Amino acid sequence: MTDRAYSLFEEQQQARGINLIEVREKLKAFNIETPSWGYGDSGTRFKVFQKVGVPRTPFEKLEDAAQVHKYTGIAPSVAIHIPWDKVDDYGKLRSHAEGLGLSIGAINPNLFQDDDYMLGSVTNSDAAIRRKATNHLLECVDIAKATGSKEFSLWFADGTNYPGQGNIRKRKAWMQESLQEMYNAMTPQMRMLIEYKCFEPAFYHTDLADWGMAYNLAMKLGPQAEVLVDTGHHLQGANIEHIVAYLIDEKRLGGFHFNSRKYADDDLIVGTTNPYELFLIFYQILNAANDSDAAIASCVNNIAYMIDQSHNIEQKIPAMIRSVLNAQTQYAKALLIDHAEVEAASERHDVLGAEDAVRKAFEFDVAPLLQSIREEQGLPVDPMHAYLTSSYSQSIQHRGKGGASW
Ligand code: PSV
Ligand code: MN
Repeated sequence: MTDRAYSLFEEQQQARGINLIEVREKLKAFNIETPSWGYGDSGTRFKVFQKVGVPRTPFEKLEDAAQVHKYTGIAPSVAIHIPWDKVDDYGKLRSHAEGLGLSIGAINPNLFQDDDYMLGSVTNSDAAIRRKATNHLLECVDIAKATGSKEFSLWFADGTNYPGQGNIRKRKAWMQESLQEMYNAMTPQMRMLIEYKCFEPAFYHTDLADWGMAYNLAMKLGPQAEVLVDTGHHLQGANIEHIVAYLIDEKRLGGFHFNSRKYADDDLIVGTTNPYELFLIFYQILNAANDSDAAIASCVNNIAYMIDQSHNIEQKIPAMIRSVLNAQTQYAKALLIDHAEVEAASERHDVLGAEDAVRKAFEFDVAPLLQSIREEQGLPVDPMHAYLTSSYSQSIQHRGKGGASW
């Protein structure tokens, strides 16, 4: 069945001049990191619903993440959040991950849950609190050395709720001072990915509110500092793909936190409300991938694709599988864009022709392509079905309720 569907797909794409060998290679190289916190209980400020079978330790979170990788084949690394994933022996956590066929990915410091940080962490006007926050960042560099991680995803809840509450310019300087200290402690292989967010939990001003502020800070810190785009962190209507193209062109796009949103930082399953936006983000990335400037192509090759979502009502492992698959689907569709066709239409000022050349790639059914690649790689053609019909969810029931939560 899949053979026939794939042959038709192949004919269709060959007629358009799409190089399917290249498309298949790129798809096989596509990986996406899942977040340890996506496997634990999470919720809203109204309620955290506790689920049976939720991992109780960072080790169990890795075991659940290994299921996502087992069935999809494209989620081989797991981001951790400290102290949510604090353990006595990070070497042991690393070996546990490796034994499961995984690696530990980005380290996410947590500077938003300690009482001391209520009025700011690295931007607090109290020097002792700033010291404590910076020490935590340095601790994360040591953890990265022990886990073999190369990236840090830095997000700060720092901000104020009222005018006059804090001195915005002093806070800006304190933020830079702290991050510079962390930057100086990194090894040459490490990268600092700076995340911005327009609001929440602060509602008047946020110290790193948009990509421009994150970019400016990265430029001041040095070449190992880049910007992380979390798709849920913009004001309504923001053109994220434009931000992506701009940052790639400046060689400072470090990575993504993918998730879906309808209103704010909703942290929903990737690609559920915004598949076309995701496709257009990949369009910009692939458009830059063949740039004659090697530094731009290298920026594209080093993008850290990560998921950052919270599962409030969903079953966590299937929700993560769905996210991983949705990202892969949109990437596959974007690989079918004929960039020369878009360019030619754009150059002859054919507005509708250019739009059509982009959109039509989105309209192809890539299921036969993905199924054929999974078959070739010995993966289940339908990863979700394979997981749901496995006995894994039964096997973790004994964990009971009240597992890890944020
Ligand atoms: C903040 O909203 C954020 O996007 C940061 O990446 C945090 O580390 C993560 O969510 C926590 O869920
Ligand atoms: Mn994030």
